[in-house]
Amino acid sequence: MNRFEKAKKIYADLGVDVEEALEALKNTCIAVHCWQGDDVVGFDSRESLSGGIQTTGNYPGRATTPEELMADYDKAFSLIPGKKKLNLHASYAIFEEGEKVGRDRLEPRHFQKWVEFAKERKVGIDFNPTFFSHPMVKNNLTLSSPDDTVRRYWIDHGKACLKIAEYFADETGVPCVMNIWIPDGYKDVPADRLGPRKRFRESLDEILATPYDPKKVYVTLESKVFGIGLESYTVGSAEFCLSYSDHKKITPLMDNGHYHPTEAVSDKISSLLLFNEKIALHVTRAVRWDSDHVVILDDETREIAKEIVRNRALDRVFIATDYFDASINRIFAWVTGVRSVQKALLAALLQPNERLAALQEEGNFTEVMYWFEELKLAPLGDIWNEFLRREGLEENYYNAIRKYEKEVLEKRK
Ligand code: RNT
Ligand code: ZN
Repeated sequence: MNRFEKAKKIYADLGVDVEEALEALKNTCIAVHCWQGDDVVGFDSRESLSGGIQTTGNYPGRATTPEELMADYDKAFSLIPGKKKLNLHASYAIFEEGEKVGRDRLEPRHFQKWVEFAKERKVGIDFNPTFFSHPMVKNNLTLSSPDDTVRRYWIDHGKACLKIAEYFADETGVPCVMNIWIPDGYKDVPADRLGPRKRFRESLDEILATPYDPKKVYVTLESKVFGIGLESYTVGSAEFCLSYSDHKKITPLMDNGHYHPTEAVSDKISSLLLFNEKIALHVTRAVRWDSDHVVILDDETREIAKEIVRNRALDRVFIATDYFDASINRIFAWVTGVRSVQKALLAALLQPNERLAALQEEGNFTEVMYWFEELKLAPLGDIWNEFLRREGLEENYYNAIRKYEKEVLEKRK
């Protein structure tokens, strides 16, 4: 018996069907965020990153053109097993030489190259309007601005993006998740908390009045607790976004960097699943604040994965990664983060979840803890390596990335 077969036997003795777990993992799609490749700069305004989010580090080799970003995406995709999707921001529109188009006037054709790229790789595309890093963000406000011109600009951006999202779905044949996140907020104690939220609500209503097919485009709304320079008040708070999503029957999105430090998104998933057909996640790693560190196989990532798997919600949760580390090799960051999400999902799939739930129902908390601790040392790695092997991948992805760094990244100006 090789290591995989031995491991499979150990799991079988626990009542876990390894083949079923591998099959489920293979079919679980992860939307891979394009913005890890270029530190969230994009191609349109190339303004420095704003909106209360921050990349730190200046590791060499950042992608600065669509060609470079696509090549890096390809490298990362070639090292990530399983089903994937592109996740683009509107700021990654690709214009013709000399063309200049405002975000309020974006059209599907500005994303035609991305569609070709996705089709060639047989993957779907998710999309995000970009409400930051742009001169039309005034006083850190977009859709909640008291300035009609500013608000109009961003409402038109949202409307334009809905059309582009539908175009992605039509072209790729895969539904597009379009996520709305605005940075709007105040550094200091506001004099009016209601006004901005009322305007945000009205702006969203206007965007969503654009006709679109909800079977093709899933609109999600992402909440946040604070941003850098926006510490005291965030317009799109958790309560606002959950209430709005419920009211309009769109999909709530939770980013696990967007809550108070002792709150856990893993604990929120079951509640949202009870009241929503679909939910969406941005999987990230917050170190002391919403720092967007690369996802690793840590406790909270594992707990999030458990909540998706044991609630049989793999087909109800849109899973996307969202982090940006500029201090290490960016392709390594991409691959490591996505693989970590997949490892967490595999670990969850390899637990005797029904048995553990039954023990809890019986009130046998002693045995529940016994298994939780024992399962931590079960041979997950041998099953993971078999998953990689079946996907045509090696365990060691560091060498391939190092080679690409030497041959491609180090040659970039
Ligand atoms: C910001 C949000 C948002 C962004 C991306 C770039 O705090 O998490 O999702 O990270 O849209
Ligand atoms: Zn996010």
